[in-house]
Amino acid sequence: MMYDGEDNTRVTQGFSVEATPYRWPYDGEAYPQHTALIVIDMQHDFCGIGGYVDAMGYDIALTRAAIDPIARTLAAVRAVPGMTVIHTREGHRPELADLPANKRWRSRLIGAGIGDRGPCGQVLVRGEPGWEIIPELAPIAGEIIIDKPGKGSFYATDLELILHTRGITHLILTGITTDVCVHTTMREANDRGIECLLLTDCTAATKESNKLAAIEMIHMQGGVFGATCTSSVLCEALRRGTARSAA
Ligand code: C5J
Repeated sequence: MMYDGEDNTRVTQGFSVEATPYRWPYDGEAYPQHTALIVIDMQHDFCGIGGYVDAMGYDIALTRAAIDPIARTLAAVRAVPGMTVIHTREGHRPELADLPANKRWRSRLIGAGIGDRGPCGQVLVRGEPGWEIIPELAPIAGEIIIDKPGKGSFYATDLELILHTRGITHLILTGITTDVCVHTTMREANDRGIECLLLTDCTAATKESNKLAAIEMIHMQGGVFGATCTSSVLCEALRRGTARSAA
């Protein structure tokens, strides 16, 4: 059991999980009020028909595979008092003033020009239908939304300030794609001393071998960016922690 330093109120029990390559977290227990679940870029453009990933010719069944496990994880986390939920959206300003020329050029090379008009509006542009978070994983009141122009969730956003202000030291990562925005965010967080856990069934890539390689990279060097486990392991640990707190 832990008591909040400010007003001595009783807060939820800590939890830990059997993960790879070490039992997470490194410091024994994660406390819900110091832990956030981050759901990265579950937008129509990355997993919907006619969106950016679809237009590039990748199989959206791969990226959609993460939806149900994330929905179950969100439900478990929302039942834990004090835990923060953060959603991110990759996207650019409508006039494209924040879109690097090389990013646009490369996306046009593969037939899905960022900022160009497609079946879901301007590709990866804020406010367009393709940019919206899919309804299955829509944020609810009180959850934080971070709009990011890049792959990492820390670059040109106020995520670091929000984590600092809330005293969040532990981050549980989900979302798409494993090898791009999720990995970049995990690396950025890890460099800031945040203890990271990636849920392997709650993430997906546009190529299965890239997902597996990205997970393997995390496991190197004693957990060079943190650790990984499945969502069922985490959800069970959260349920046990919440039940112990209620007892
Ligand atoms: C990509 C992302 N893959 N959300 N974005 O361009 O991973």
